[in-house]
Amino acid sequence: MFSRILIANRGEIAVRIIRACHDLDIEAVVVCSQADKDAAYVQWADEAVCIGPPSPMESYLNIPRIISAAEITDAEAIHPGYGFLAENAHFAEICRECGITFIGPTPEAMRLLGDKVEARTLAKKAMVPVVPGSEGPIENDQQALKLANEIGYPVMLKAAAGGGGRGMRVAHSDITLRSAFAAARAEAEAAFKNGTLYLEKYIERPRHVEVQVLADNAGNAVHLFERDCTIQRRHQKLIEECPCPVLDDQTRENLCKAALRLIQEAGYQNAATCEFLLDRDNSFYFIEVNTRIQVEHTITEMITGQDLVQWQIRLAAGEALPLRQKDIHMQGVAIECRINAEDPARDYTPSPGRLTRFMPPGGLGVRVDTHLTPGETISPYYDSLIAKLIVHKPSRDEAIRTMKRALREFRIEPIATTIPAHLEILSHNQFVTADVDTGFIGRNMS
Ligand code: MV4
Repeated sequence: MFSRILIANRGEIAVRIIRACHDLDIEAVVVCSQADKDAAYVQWADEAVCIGPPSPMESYLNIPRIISAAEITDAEAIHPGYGFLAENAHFAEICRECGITFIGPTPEAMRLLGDKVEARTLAKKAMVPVVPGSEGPIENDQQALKLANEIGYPVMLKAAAGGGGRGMRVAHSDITLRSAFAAARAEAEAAFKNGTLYLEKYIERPRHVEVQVLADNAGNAVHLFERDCTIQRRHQKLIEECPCPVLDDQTRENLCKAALRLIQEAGYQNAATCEFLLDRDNSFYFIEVNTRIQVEHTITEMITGQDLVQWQIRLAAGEALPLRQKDIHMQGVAIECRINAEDPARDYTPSPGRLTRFMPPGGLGVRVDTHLTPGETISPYYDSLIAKLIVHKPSRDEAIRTMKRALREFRIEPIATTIPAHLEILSHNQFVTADVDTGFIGRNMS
């Protein structure tokens, strides 16, 4: 096992990783920017290295500075958290060349799964259902038109290097598809320096369901069930819950086993999330794999009792998975609300500033993951996540009720937060009856 780990991240996920390190008796080193060097959470680390100015390009995304920090502090491994360098295969490769363990999959697996066309091919090979669509990349608009007429409109063009909602276009006819092709290609070229596109049948009003998987270096893998992340706004998740409230046991088993097959076909090691669209007839289609620990991993931890960040570290250190699938069970219902420094009344514009009051809620089954304390300032340089509020209760009704109570208890002043939006969603009849799809926020929260 490692003696020291460097955390190449900030904020709540840096805190989450520090805690996992200390629970394993490992020392935690954090890198921080000049904007974060006086932040309270940095004091929880055993050591901190200020690596540069607030701008992510000069600090949390700067590979030479992060590698130097690891070498100076004798860290044997780097945990990238989420965002920043977490899914950068080049960074994982540099770590390997420098003799530092990247806590995550191999650069090869990251590259394979980062290419959504390759991931689709892999899924088919593993007998995992994918959305009807192109075999490989779509070379030109003529090929797109031909395929669209075979599978039927609407269709969606996606960037092979995309993911998370960037570089996608829906088309409902030959005319719109021709212009969508040119627009999507230009956007993909500009955003990812890779204009490769593929095409899928457009699934209308799906739910977003994802499966958590853990895999060791010896070919053992287990799933830790699914999360329902349907409540999103412009591809930013707002509320996640576990388990998916509309899945029957048989569909759940089929879905989770499909995710496992995919991860094993990829020869994957460490934690992964397989994302699926769930259609209204409960058929599911693989869309992409995330090779990082995700923001919403906490709800899986609550219902399974497994510490996912500890597992990432143990697996990266070469331990074999001692868990057997039959030993992993779900208990109760967990819901997470992402509390962001954004004003839902003003189209979710960021609301950075100094916190004069910060009083998180508590009680049985209430977990708050945050890096903030009263008097601290939320910087405009980084994402606006202030806290993750997680509730774990025996039933969904109780989880919703306690979540509302906890949201009302939370005191955050003077900045605007997403708390009022969460309260509105949790009181909405269609949320309460689990009758939602990925367009819920767009239709109901104006
Ligand atoms: C789709 C889709 C409908 N049909 N693919 C958006 C993020 C990216 N991971 C995939 N996304 C979608 N892919 C097909 N073939 C609808 C979406 C989508 C979506 C997916 C999950 C959660 C929220 C979403 C919001 C809009 C569109």
